[in-house]
Amino acid sequence: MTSLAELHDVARQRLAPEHYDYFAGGAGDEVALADNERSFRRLALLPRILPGSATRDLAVRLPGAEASMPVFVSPTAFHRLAHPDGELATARAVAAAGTVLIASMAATVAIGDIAAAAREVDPGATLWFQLYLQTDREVTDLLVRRAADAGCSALVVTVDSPVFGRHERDRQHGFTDLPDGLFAENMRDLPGGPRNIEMSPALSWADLDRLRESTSLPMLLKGVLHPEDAHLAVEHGMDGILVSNHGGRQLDAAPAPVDVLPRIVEVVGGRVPVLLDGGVRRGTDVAIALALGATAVGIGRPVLWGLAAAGESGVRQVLELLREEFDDALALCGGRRLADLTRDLVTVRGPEGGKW
Ligand code: HOC
Repeated sequence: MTSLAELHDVARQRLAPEHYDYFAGGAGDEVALADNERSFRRLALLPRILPGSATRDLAVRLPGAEASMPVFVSPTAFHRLAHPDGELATARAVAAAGTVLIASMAATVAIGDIAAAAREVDPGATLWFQLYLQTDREVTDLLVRRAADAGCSALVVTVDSPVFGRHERDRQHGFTDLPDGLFAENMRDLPGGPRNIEMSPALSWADLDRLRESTSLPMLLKGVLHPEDAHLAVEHGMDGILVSNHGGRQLDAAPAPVDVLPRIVEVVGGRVPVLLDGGVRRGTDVAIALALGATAVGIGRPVLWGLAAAGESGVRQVLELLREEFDDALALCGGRRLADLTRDLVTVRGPEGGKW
């Protein structure tokens, strides 16, 4: 495979249409979904020359993690729809790549088993746990304990889903439930029996404060797009911000994360790392996001395409392709270190070559 797009094509052929569309689709008219990728294409990198070094350092420090490159795996649900090994394969591949997996609360393998699979490959593998805050505090606390017991080194609290996005592709397929034998395992054996992930507009900053006080785990807030919310997140004790529109699956009128990134970076002012996901498909996208101030970027769907195409090996290919492409992009920009990717390198495409 020579690109993530090729793996996507293979995955599209392999997956059942309703499962492909569940993963590929977005909300409403899929404007946000399309814009996530398109926004990167509107930007250009203005390379520097003659860097004077033949080697480059891609490693990055993140909350509770050292990653071998500034690319991590964002949470996506139900990996066993893509491949029978599901999140176990994903975890092994991400551990082999030396980067961070944010395990989805809606995983089809329990967090303890995901962690064990990652640690078979690398005892020091880093996992973060995605948490949808639940109005039932006991459930939230139990999930946090399980994440901590599994050795997760941070929580990624997803707050962009007060209601579930309107996925019209799923409605057209009548795809409302997992097939027999598959479960959202983290939600299956809760006291009182299996339950769905609750999405509730009743949740507020006060619930986040309570969660913050309940654990010493580093905590990142995922789904931040408004600069004022980024500021509030820092004020409420978050250790990082993940700028994300949930892969275009929630508010269809939401902006592309890369378009709001510069303002959020400005407001956060270096107090905590700012991460981004949404639309990253090339190493040059990684370079653009870092130049605009992101500390690292997440990928979601490409991992599912790799998984569907070739299981663990497919996910490894996705991560290694992105690593190589990003390393090339850094070299072609005249950079040696991540810090060499600075905002002056990013322009808007076109004859004006406008700076951000
Ligand atoms: C039924 C609960 O993030 C998505 C996922 C949602 C996971 C919760 C599913 O489809 O965007």
